[in-house]
Amino acid sequence: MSNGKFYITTPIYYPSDRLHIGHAYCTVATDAMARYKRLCGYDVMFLTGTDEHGMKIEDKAKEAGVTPKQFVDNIVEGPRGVKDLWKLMNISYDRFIRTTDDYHVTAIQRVFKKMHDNGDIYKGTYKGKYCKPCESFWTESQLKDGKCPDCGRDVVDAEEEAYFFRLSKYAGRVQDLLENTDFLEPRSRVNEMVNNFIKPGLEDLCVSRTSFTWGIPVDFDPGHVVYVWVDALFNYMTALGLENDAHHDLDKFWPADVHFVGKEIVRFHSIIWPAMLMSMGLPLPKKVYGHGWLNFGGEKMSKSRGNVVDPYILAERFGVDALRFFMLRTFPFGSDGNFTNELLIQTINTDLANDLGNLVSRTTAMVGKYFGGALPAGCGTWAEPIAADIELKERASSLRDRYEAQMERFQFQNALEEVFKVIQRANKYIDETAPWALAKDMAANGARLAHVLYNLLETTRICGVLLTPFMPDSMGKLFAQIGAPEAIRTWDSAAVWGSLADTAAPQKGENLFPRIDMDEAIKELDAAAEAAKKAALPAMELEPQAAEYVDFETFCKSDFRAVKVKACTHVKKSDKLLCFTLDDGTGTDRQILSGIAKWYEPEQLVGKTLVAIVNLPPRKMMGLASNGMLISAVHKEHGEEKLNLLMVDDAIPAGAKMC
Ligand code: ME8
Repeated sequence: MSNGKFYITTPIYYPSDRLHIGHAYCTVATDAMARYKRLCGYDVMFLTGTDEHGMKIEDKAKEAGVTPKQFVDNIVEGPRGVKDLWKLMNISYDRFIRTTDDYHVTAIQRVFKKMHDNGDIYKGTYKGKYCKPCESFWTESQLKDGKCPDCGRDVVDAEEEAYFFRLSKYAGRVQDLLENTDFLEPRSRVNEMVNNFIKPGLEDLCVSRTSFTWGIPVDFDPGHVVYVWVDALFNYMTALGLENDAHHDLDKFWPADVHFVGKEIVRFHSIIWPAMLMSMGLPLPKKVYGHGWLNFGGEKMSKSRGNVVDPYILAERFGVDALRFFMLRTFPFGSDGNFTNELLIQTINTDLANDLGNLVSRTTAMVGKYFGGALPAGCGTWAEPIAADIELKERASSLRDRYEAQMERFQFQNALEEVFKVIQRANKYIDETAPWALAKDMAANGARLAHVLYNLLETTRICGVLLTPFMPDSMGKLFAQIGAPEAIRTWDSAAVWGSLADTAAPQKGENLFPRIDMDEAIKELDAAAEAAKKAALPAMELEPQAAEYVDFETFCKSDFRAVKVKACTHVKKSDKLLCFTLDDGTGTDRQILSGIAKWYEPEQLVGKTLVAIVNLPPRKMMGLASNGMLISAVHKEHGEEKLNLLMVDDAIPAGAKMC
């Protein structure tokens, strides 16, 4: 039976780079919410997708030497792409929109035309700065020190014909929406929007461009493409069938119950989006929730800052559920949080391994040990419960209400805190009731012991139901271990103490959340991150060849000779330098210092014939004279410098000239 419908969305992601754990944060939160609503009996539509147009993508594709469509196809559908990542993270989206989908393109053209026809989109002139060599328009604020941010050259004042949306016309209605309804949450974001953007005066918005082509063409005015945010925001409705026949769910699911978005795009969702919907005469979404960022080292995780954390590495090492849980348990959804590997491991060890994992493994082990795997009939009730029995039962059966109150406000951290308070209470109950002491006299205390274990299993079941939206796979395993069939993994049963059969037959299984050795894991993660970084670098890199000619006479002045290594030692107090004593054919030993200790041990080199340039002026290094330079071949492999001394056939006599 359905409780009604629930439509929830994530932002649609820019496939300009691989996604990182910061992107996964919003999607995991949306997934937990969607699963929670399904658990409650709602008919859920969970939409996600990719926002594939715009100059940035056009430029990236050019750099990669492919078409923009080929470029985005690879990042969206290709190996370790957006769809792969959502599969890995167990994201249960119902629909995935790509803004390059044909139905979306046509729908956006129709939407644009409608706003044009109703007078809210008009043609004007976009005034800005122009970089001629780059053929790029910039606004004043985009310039870097007054110059083109791309090439650093001077810009000129310029004008481009463009369409504008009458955003200013809707300023009053939008302000009213923000201030007098709960459209935008957390409420702290309302002041920011009103004070920073609406009160200073909302200007009309430029909604078409002519200086690049990778966008949806304005069909009634060739040369113009639709501004990427207009294209992107309407995805929430075209994916349901607005102005297209590919889908037919608009009546059922619109208006959306909530758009989850990161705080930096709240402006687009809480000002521009409602204004355009007002213009179209369409109902507004019920809510926009602006979540905080996952920071790394105090800064927003982002590819351009180079501080991204790879979700694949973390999921492979710790498991997807632990990672999902960590993100929502550790940081309040509305605020920023600082991601560290240490915090992740600490959360897994404390909550999952110690509290939840121990509760399950101790309880199921005791049922096995004391009752051969199945509790005796009738153990679900106890005539004279002690205070601890009553408290545990009361806390567990009322947990669903407390959890629901938090989930309805998107307070995932608090909802999980409620569940973990009950889990901690259950662990304390084990200490208070001391089952191992009861087990010493099974004849006298067996029935009491069975009741204690039943209480623990039932508490675990209720917590398991409520944790399912966060850790779906692990909770499936947990239910199997405590012997809870499908019928009692439901929302209704989470509020009904005693749903578990008193003859439940738990099976102690694999450890759901193994404890993690912090030092070892950190080392492994560092190594994996380093390996991933290297793998992303070109396999082999060569120094670019010299761009300038050197005249032949100058070249001929360089005196290259075969030199034989008589002795080689490390230079004291230097990590880099080796000191060579060389036979250069003159009869007098030549000393050369060379910074190659990273690649060679001195004893490897004695007896070898190398090549040196011998007419460089003498130099002093670490107090020692160096008369010339040994020649080596250098290149990079996966970002690491490689060096090989040039060695020649032993048959070549010391002193032979190279020419
Ligand atoms: O903004 N922590 O796409 P996007 C938390 N295409 N969230 C983060 C984050 C971090 N470190 N880094 C990114 C866009 N995000 C538009 C959306 S919707 C009509 C169009 C979040 O790929 C970011 O806040 O740059 C945003 O909500 C989402 O990832 C997509 O970012």
